Amino acid sequence: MMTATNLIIIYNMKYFNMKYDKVIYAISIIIVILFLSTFNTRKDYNCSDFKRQPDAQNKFEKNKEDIYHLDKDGDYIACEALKK
Ligand SMILES: [Ca+2]
Repeated sequence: MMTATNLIIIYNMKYFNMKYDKVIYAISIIIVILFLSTFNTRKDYNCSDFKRQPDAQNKFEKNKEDIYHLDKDGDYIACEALKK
């Protein structure tokens, strides 16, 4: 016959297992996200990623096709709004 203590222990074990399942689930998701993120490591740069215009210009000049859209007006000067 189950005593109240046994019921409390069983309830707590169930609760612990449920919590533990969620932790395992969360950790699994984090591992999958970290794994998938290694396949897409190219950062997308915006003007706000640079403190000074020459830094943005250097990044722009490494790739004249302007894949980061640092020179939206097409005058070959990247992120004019940033301080020199
Ligand atoms: Ca420009």
